[in-house]
Amino acid sequence: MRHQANSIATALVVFAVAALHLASSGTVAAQTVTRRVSAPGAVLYFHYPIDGIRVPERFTVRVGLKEMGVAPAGVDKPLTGHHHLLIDTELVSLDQPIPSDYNHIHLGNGQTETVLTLSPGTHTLQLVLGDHEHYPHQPPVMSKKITIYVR
Ligand SMILES: [Cu+2]
Repeated sequence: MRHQANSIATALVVFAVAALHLASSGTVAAQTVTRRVSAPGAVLYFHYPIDGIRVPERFTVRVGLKEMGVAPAGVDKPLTGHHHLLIDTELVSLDQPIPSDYNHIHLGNGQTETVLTLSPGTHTLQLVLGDHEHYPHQPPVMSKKITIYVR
């Protein structure tokens, strides 16, 4: 009986912790994130590839940026950011850090080019500048979304 009471108490604690976690993450989501400002006239674009071209399975993406600078992730310097390459996806939220997965590549060391290997077929690519904490700037600095054909 005593053992059972302990189990119930443990279950209640687990529930309470889960509820607290939900409450705290809810609070974080409700907070207004202070996004870093972008420079007026900032332009982010693909030097290579350009929209509509055919590329081999392995190719180098070269990024162009005007009116702003590049800094590695973690470095909070005004009017800078690091590049993010979105592959076959688009950004779902401007108020969250840019995700990090196969579809969201962070050039976190401040690179302006990277080598990609994609499967044959049609793919889309888009660039987004992110701040030291991977948040898009305000207003966001994004390239056009381009379509390429991998052969
Ligand atoms: Cu990033």
